[in-house]
Amino acid sequence: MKKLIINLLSLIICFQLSAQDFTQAQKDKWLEIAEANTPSLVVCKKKPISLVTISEDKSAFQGYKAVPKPGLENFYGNDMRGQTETVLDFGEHLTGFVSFKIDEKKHAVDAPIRLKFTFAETPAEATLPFDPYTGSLGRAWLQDEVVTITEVPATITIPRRVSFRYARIDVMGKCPDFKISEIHLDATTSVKVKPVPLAASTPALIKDIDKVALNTLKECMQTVYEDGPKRDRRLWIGDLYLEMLANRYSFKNDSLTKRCLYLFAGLIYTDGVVQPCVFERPKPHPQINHLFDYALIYNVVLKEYLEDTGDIETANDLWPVVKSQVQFPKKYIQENGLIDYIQADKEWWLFFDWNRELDKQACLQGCVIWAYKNTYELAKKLGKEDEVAELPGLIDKLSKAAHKYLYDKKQGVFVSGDKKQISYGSQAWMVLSGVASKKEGAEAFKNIAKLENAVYPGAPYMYHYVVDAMINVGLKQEAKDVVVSYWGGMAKKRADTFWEVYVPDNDFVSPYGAFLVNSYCHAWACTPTYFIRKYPEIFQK
Ligand code: RAM
Repeated sequence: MKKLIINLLSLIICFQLSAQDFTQAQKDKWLEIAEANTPSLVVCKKKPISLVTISEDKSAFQGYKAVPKPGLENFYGNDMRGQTETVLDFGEHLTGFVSFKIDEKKHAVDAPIRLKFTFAETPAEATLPFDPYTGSLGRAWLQDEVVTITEVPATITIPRRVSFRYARIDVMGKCPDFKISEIHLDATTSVKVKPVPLAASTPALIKDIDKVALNTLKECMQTVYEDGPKRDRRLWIGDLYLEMLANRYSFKNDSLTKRCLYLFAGLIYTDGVVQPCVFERPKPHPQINHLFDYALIYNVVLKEYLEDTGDIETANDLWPVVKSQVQFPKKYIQENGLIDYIQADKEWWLFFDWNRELDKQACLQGCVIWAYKNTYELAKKLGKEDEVAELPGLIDKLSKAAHKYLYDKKQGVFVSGDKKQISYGSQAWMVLSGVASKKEGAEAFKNIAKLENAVYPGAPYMYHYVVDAMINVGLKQEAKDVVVSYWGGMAKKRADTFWEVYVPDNDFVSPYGAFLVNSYCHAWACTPTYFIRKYPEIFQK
């Protein structure tokens, strides 16, 4: 207890010493700019294209597939009494508001009608029971809605925004005869442009991966870059970073990136740390949950945004936020140049990946160096090097220590933690930080591929950094192989949009103890489109 109090006190003192003061007036101004950059949504009316049966198939993703069946025309006129498990296929992943029209069939309706709708991103979600629910997140993320209709005819819009490809309808219990005469979705996205087509010679699977990636991004681009339109429906810094990279090479909505940067700035915590995620409604507010790596990534997003747009005014305006993020890691830098990751882990959420086996020491060390380097580059572009004059020295100290203590020369890989764990994440972050020379990095990836106990990424988020690092050290074919096997693996399993978590040999993995609550359209999985379009010489041939 005493130790905890001391830790808390030292944390508070450290933040007070280092935190930049942000006045409420300043934050309000930033929120106003965020508000002024809110995109309009494009609304498109979408109708189901087919009825489907969800049938068991061991070879299909999560054991279920959707098989089209005839009869959509009759569906609209059918007596719906007693009908269960009617599944409508909208043909693509969509996000928006569902409306339907109910009419009498033969007789005047003399009693209420109860309908249960289930909106599913995957076939399994459309057939497996949601209860008993064992997940650690709220049960209500699962998209089932019961609607009771007391007056007929009626046109009803389900109030909740939903995200799905399949809509299942179950008529609940005894009721009068009636028919559903229309059902549609007002689909929304803030995407307004069509990206340029890939070279005609691009391999079919790459084209397919690009298409699914673009769909994923399009669905997540609403009035912010959401992480997932089904769940969590909010703006996270890690997701923002990957979405803005992909957006740059596809939909080119720079003002959405600007809006998101300003939202985080306007909602910065009193200790000067940007919060990992924010909600837009009912009014912009952060989720207070200090996340080490995400706070640092904010700086990199601003640097990338400036490079992309040349919007120097925004970069200057938000510079104090960047400067403030430089501060908090310093407290953990030890004499020997290694970050005290154990202490950091006690005081912060260190994320990096959903694979809980991952030892995060090397990732953390690498991420701090990488963010510091990016921050310094940004400072140079703004002529503000003198305001972060300590960064080159810190980068040097951290990099030398990382190389000295985390590089295992004999095995030719980077290790992490007391147990000297060898993971793809560690190799990626040691490369991206520049701790590994190009030669060491390339060898590390080749060597880890031969190891049996290597720790693999647990989600597309970490796979992104692995691919990025491989390209960085010239392993072009290997990078392409990862995109083809990992994202291509999802595409082959008929993903309409890429998933929040995907472990090739286990379709049921979930960070939340219930795979149905996973998000199957998740922003951080959209980056193949970034790689494919940024490096046509690797991917488009
Ligand atoms: C989950 C979401 C989100 C991610 C955070 C760390 O809640 O999947 O995308 O950024 O975790």
